[in-house]
Amino acid sequence: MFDGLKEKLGRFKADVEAEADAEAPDAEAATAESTDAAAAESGDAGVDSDEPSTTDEDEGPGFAKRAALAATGKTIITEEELEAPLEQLELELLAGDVEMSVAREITENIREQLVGETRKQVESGEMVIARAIADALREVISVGQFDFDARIADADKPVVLVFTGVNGVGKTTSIAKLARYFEERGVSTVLANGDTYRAGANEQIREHAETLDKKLIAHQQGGDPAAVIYDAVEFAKANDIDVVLGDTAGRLHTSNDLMAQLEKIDRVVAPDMTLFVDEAVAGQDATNRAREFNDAAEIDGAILTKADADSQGGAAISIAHVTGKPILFLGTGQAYDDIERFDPDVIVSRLLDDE
Ligand SMILES: Nc1nc2c(ncn2[C@@H]2O[C@H](COP(=O)(O)OP(=O)(O)O)[C@@H](O)[C@H]2O)c(=O)[nH]1
Ligand SMILES: [Mg+2]
Repeated sequence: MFDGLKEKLGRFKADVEAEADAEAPDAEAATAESTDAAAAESGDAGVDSDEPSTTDEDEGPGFAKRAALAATGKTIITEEELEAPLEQLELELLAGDVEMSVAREITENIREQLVGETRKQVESGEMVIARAIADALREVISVGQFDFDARIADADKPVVLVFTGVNGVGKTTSIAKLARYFEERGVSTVLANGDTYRAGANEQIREHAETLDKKLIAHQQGGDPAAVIYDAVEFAKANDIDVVLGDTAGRLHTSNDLMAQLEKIDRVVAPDMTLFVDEAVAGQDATNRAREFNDAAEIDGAILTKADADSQGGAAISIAHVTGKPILFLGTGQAYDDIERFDPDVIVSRLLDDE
C-alpha cells in the first residue's frame, strides 16, 4: 500500500544517514561505545558534561570520550547538509501526489527536528532520523482524528450519515461495507438511496441491501434525495434503527445543482456526519475535491477507497491536513470486509517499514 511514498521516504532516510555518517566519521564508534556503556550502567545516566564526575572511576574508559562528545554538542547533521536531501524529498513528495502545503509542512517538521539534534547516548543517528520522519508524517495525517465508534455510540439515535463525493469513487460500496462494519459491532442500519440521479443506482444498492439483509429506502429515479433520506430517518425512528446510511449522487463537485441538493439534505435531515468519499488512486485530484466539497458543504471526515490499488499515497497523507477533517476509513478492496479504520500510527509504520 502506498508504495510510491514508502520508497521516497526510504530514499530520503538513506540520504540523510549518509550525510550524517560523512559528517561524523567517528560518531558510529562513539555511539556504539556509549550504548554499551549505557547498558552497563543500566539506566538513563546521561553524559551531560556538567554531571558530577564523582563516579569517574567506575565509568570505564569510554566516559571521558563520551563526555567530550557531549561537551562539543556533536550534532547529527547541520542545516546545510540537510538542504539537498530535504529539497529532493519535497520534490519527490510533490511527484507522489502530496499536496504542496503538506509537503512543506513535512519537510519543515523534519528540518526542525533534525537540525542541531545532538547524538544521544543510546540513540543512533539512524533512529533519530527515522523518528523525525515518523513524527513529521504523524503530525500531518492525524489532524482531526476522533473515535468514530464512540461518537456513533454516544450520539442520539438514529444517527444520520450522508456520503458525498464524485461518481465512481466508491460511495455506494463504502455504505455497504459500513453496514457490515456496524452489524459486527451490534449497531443496526438502514440504507437510503439519495442517488436519485443515476440510472441503475436503485438496483445497485438494492443488491447490496439484499445481500446484507438490510432495509433499503428508495424512491423513483429523478426524485428528491432529501425526501428519501428523510423517509429513512422516519423508518429508523419507527423501527429503533441506530444508523441511517444516506447515499447521494456523485456529480461534479462544481455542479451548483448537487451542492444545492446537499444543502437541502442538510436542512431537511440535518445529518450527524457528512462523510466525503474519494479514491486513493486519484491522488492530488482527490485532495483538491476534498477541499472543494468541504468548502461547499462542510464534511466531518473522509473515506479513502481503493487503497489496495496501486497509488502513490499522496491523498492519504494530504486530505486531513488540507481539510482539517480526518480520514476515518480506508477501502482496501471490493468485498464487504475490505474496510479498515484509518489509524495514523499504523499508516506511519507502513510507510516507514523497511521491508
Ligand atoms: N479495488 C477497490 N475497488 C473499490 C473500492 N471501493 C469501491 N470500489 C469499486 O469502485 C467501483 C465504483 O464504486 P461505487 O460504490 O459504485 O462508486 P460510487 O459511484 O461512488 O457510488 C465499483 O466497481 C467498486 O467495486 C476499494 O476500496 N477497492
Ligand atoms: Mg453510487
